Amino acid sequence: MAASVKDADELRIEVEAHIPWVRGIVRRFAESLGFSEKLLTEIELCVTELATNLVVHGAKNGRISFCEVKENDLHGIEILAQDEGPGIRDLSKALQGGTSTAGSLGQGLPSLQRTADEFEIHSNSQGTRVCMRKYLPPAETKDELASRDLIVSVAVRTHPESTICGDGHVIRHDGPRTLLAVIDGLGHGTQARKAAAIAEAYLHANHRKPLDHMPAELHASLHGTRGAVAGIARIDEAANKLSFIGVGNISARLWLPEEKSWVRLISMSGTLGVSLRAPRLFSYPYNRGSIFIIHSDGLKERWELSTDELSLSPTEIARTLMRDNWRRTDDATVMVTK
Ligand SMILES: [Mn+2]
Repeated sequence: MAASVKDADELRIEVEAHIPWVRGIVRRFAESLGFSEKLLTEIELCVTELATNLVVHGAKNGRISFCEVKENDLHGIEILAQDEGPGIRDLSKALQGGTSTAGSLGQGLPSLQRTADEFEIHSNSQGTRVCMRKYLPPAETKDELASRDLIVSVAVRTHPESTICGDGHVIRHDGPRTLLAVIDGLGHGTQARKAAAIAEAYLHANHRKPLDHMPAELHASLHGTRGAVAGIARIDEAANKLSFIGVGNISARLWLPEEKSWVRLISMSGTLGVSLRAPRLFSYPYNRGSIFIIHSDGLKERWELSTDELSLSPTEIARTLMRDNWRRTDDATVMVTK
């Protein structure tokens, strides 16, 4: 992460009294950037979490700094927490949360990751570095908001012998833009879910990033897991555009209302976390009447929809596709956007 405009000094965080102190300083800075009360509260919670981790676990040379960022038409605050040890022992477990990490270093990381617009963490015995960003909402007019009229519907089936679904999905609205993803953790069951959960968390924490940055970063996040495949799309209703990037066996199709035909969106071969070749970003027109369908390989690829079925609601289309095409030998997810 680069392109800082206005840097602040590093604030040493050593004792409990430093927590409200640093929170107040970061809040005032964020306030000067124009953050609303709701977002200021979220930023305060993040700073509290970061500072508390440094104090409670006696981190060596713990410190917090922050700065203003302006990048890719986005404007916001970057907050950096650093120390020189002892490091987080099981980072992927800490990022998944749950009781196993309660009281240990890295507590609260899942909520930080959810709250951030961008989130990066590196940790080893030499120290931990957490960098997060929070952006001001895009300046949007009422017209732009009113123009968001797509509806997303998801149908999911779990492998018949499993109680936990190894597929995942993400829907994230951001003004006139919507990020959509379907993820398939390799195999099924707990290990597949673990990989899918890491990919979901990454996408939520980085939903505003350019799509072509995502595969390499997902690949790094999923290292050490069983791996996952994913199709990721961003629909920009204001620009009438759909962008897509895919890795591995996820199928995606876009119905072009004027041509009255489907275009199949191309995924590159590979498995995130295991092997990745540089994927390509594709862009398509997205208009009123477009239908975007993305699904995991738990669904047969050669489905068809009749003209009548195309006119159904996204929920009914998802249901129809699942009913007629689920393989029953794998988890299945189908996401329909209209
Ligand atoms: Mn599968």
